[in-house]
Amino acid sequence: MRTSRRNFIKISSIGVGGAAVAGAAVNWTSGQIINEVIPKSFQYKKTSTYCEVCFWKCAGWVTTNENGEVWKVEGHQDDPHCHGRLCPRGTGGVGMYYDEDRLKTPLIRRTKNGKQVYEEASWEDAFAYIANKLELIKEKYGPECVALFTHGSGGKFLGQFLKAYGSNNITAPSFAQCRGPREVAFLSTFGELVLSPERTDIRDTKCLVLIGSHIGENMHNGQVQEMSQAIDNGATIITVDPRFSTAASKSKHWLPIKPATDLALLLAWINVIINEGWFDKEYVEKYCFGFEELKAHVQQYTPEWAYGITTIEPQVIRDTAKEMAKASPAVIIHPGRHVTWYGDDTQRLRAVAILNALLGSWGRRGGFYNPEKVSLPEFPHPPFPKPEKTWKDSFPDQFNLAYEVLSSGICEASIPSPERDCSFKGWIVNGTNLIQTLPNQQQTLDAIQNLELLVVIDTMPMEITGYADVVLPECTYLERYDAIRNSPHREPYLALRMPATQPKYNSKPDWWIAKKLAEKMGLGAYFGWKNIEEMLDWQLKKVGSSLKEMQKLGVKKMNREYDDLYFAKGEEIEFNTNTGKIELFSTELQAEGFDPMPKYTPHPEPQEGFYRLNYGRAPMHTFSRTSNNPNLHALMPENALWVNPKVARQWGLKNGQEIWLKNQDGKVSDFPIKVRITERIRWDSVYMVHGFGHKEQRLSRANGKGASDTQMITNVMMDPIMGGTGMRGNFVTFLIEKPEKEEVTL
Ligand SMILES: Nc1nc2c(c(=O)[nH]1)N[C@H]1C(S)=C(S)[C@@H](COP(=O)(O)OP(=O)(O)OC[C@H]3O[C@@H](n4cnc5c(=O)[nH]c(N)nc54)[C@H](O)[C@@H]3O)O[C@H]1N2
Ligand SMILES: Nc1nc2c(c(=O)[nH]1)N[C@H]1C(S)=C(S)[C@@H](COP(=O)(O)OP(=O)(O)OC[C@H]3O[C@@H](n4cnc5c(=O)[nH]c(N)nc54)[C@H](O)[C@@H]3O)O[C@H]1N2
Ligand code: SF4
Ligand SMILES: [Mo]
Repeated sequence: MRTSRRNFIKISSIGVGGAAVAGAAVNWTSGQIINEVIPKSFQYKKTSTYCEVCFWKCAGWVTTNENGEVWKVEGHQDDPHCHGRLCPRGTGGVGMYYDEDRLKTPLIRRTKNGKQVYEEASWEDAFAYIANKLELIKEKYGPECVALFTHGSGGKFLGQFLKAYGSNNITAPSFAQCRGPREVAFLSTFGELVLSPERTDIRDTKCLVLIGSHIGENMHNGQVQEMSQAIDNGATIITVDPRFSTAASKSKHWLPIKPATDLALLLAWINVIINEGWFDKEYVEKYCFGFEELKAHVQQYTPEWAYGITTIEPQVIRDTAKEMAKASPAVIIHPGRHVTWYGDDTQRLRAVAILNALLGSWGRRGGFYNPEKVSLPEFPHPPFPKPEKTWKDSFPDQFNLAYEVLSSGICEASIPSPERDCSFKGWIVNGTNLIQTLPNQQQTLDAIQNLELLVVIDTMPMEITGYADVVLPECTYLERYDAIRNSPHREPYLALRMPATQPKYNSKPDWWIAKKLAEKMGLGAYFGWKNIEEMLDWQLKKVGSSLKEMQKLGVKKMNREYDDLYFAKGEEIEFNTNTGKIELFSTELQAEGFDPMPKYTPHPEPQEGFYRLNYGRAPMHTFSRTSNNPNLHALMPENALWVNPKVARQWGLKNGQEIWLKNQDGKVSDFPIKVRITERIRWDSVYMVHGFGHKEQRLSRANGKGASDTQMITNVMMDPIMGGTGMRGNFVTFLIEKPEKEEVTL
C-alpha cells in the first residue's frame, strides 16, 4: 500500500528572483553557437573544463564574455576524449547554465495548513535539517541504512562524506542499469574490466562488430571519431541491430537480427570460428583455458540452428565470421555499453569476450589496448569507520559477482520485508533522476515512501526532486571546480574543471556541500583542506604538476608507467583469473553455480497486437538531463515512436499522428507520442529515444513532450549473476484515442 507521506510536490514557480536569460542557440550541423547578443568588441576569458553533459568527459575551454557570462564551450585540442571537437550536446551544454528553470535555492518540505509545500531555506537551515535526520537514522538503525546514489563528477566528495558518516553503500545507475554485465563478463574472462572510455582500439581496427552499440547515435565522442577514422582506413563494419541504426548505415554488413536472440548468433560465430580453424591458434594455446570444453560445447550451435532463432541466414553468419577472422587480431567484437537487455546479459557478454579471445584481439593493436591512468593520491584523512553491514547483507547468497552496489538493489531493499533485518532509511541522491532511470517506477515510488530522509542534489527540478525532503541546488559544471578527471586511456591524461564564472542564484558545488555538511556533523577532519584549490594543488603537485599549471594547460599528458599498450609477441602473461589464463571456461561462474560457458535460452515474445519496446539514444540528448536544455530542446523537442510501415498500415497510422502506449501489464503512457513510420525498424518492434515524457511541471520546456520509455518498463529481467536489470522484455500496443486517465502516479 502506498502512503501519502511523501506527496509529489508541484510548484510552478519557486519565487527566487533572477531575470530569465536567453540561451545561445546552436547550429547543429556546424556545431557553432549563434548568439546575436554577443557584443562586437569584448574582453573574453578562457577557462578550462571537462564536459558534464554525458560521462565521456571531453575536456574543453569555456569562453566568457566581458560581463563574465558564459558564451561558448569548445573542445580541447590535446584531449584524446574529443580531439578538439565537442558533440552537439557538449556545445549545447551552455544551455544548462542559462536554463531559467534551474534549481535556485535549497528547499525543505514542510506541511502548511495540511498541505505539503517546499519552503525556500538557507544552506545553514538545510544542513541543520539533514544533519539532524542523519543522526536520528544512525542512532535508530545504524549509518549503513543510508545510501548515496550518485552519477557524475561531484559524487566523489559526497562519497567521502558518506564513508565518514559510516556507510559504504554508494551506488550509480551506470552499473546495474548500464555496463555492469559487460564488466563482470570481461572480468571473469580476462581478469580485467573494459572501463570507460572503453579500451577498444577502434582507431587501428580492421573489423568492428557492433552488437546493438549504436555509435553515431550513442555520441561518445572519441569513439565516434575513431569509428569514422577506421572507416576511412577501410575497416569493415558489421552491425547487428534489429533497427537500421546510423552505424548500420555505415556498415558493410547489417544483420537485422530478431531482438533478444543475439546469444544464438554469437554462439554460432564461435562454432564457425572453431570448426573452420579460424581462431588464433598460438594465442589460444598460450593464453586460454578451456578450449576443448568450449569446442565440444558449441558443436550444437550451428549456423543452421541459429538461423531458425535469429533470422540471420547461415551463409551470412559464415561470411561475417570470415571477415572477423581475416582481420584478426585487429578485430573488435564491441562489448557495448548499455547492455542490461534480457537478463542473460552477463552470459551474452561472456560470448562476446570469448569471441574476442579466440580471435586474439585482447591486448593487440586494433583490438583492445592496455589503458593506463595516473596514480593520483588522495588528500590525507583519518581512517573511515568500518561499517558493520553492507548492501550485500540485504541479498544473502545473491549477486556475489556484483563488484559495485546495485542501485536497483538499494531501491528494493528500501521496501521493508520480513526477511530483512533492516531496510534502507535514508537516501542522498546526486545527479541521477531515479524516477526516469530505474525500471519499474512503482518500486522506486514505493521505496521512496518508506524513507525517513530523501535528500536530492541536482541542478534542475527533475522528477526525483519532487519527492525530496530537502532539495539542494548544485551549480552547473561551468560554475565549479571538481575532482581532477583522470581516466584510463592509451596515455594517461589529466584534465581540470574550474569555474568559468560565479554560480548563478544560490547554487553551490558538490565539494562545498559535502565539506559543509561534514563540518556540521563533526566530520570536518575528513575534509582537511581549506578549499578545493588547496586540495587540487596538493594532489597535482604529488604527480609533478600544479593547479596553476593545469589552469594554463587544461589537459596534461603524463607518461605510462606500468605496462605496454599491447602484448609483446610471445610475452608470458599471468591473467588475473583463477587459472591465470583467459578463461573460455569460467571457473568463477562455475564456482558460483552458473553456466561456465554461455548457453542459449529463449525469451518471451510479444502477444498478438503487441510490439517489443526498443529504446536508445539521439545524438542531441543525454537521457533525461538535456530535455529541458534550451539549446538542445530547440534541436529535438520530443521523441517519436518508430513504427514499421507494415504495422502502420494494419493500424491505419499516419506519420506524425499522436498515439498513447499501453504495455503488457496494462500501464498506459501519460503522454501521447508521435508516430514515425519507417522501414528502419523491424515489424515486431517499435523504437523510441529514452529521456522524454517528463511529468514535472517545473520543466517548462520538457513537461509533457514525448513519452517516457521508463514508464512502459514494468517487467524487469534480472540478471542472476550480477543483478543487472534487463529492460527490453516489455511489449506495447497502441491506443489511438486519448485514454481515460487512470490514477496519476507522480
Ligand atoms: N547521444 C547520446 N549518446 C550517449 C548517451 C546519451 O544519453 N546520448 N548515453 C551514453 C551511455 S551512458 C550509454 S550506456 C551508451 C548506450 O549506447 P549503446 O551501448 O550503444 O546502447 P544499446 O543498449 O546498445 O542500445 C541501442 C541499440 O540497441 C539496439 N537493440 C535493441 N534491442 C536489440 C537486440 O535485441 N539486439 C541487438 N543486437 N540490438 C538491439 C537498438 O535498436 C539500438 O540501436 O550511450 C552513451 N552515449
Ligand atoms: N528506461 C531507460 N532507463 C535507463 C536507460 C534507458 O536507456 N532507458 N539508460 C540507463 C543508462 S545506460 C544509464 S547510464 C542511466 C543514466 O541515468 P541518470 O544518470 O540518472 O540520467 P539522467 O536521467 O540524465 O539524470 C541525471 C540527473 O542529473 C542531473 N544533473 C545534471 N548535471 C548535474 C550536475 O552537475 N550536478 C548534479 N548534482 N546533478 C546534475 C540532471 O538534472 C538529472 O536529474 O540510466 C539508465 N536507465
Ligand atoms: S561526448 Fe559530448 S556530451 Fe559527452 S562529454 Fe563529450 S562533448 Fe560532452
Ligand atoms: Mo549508461
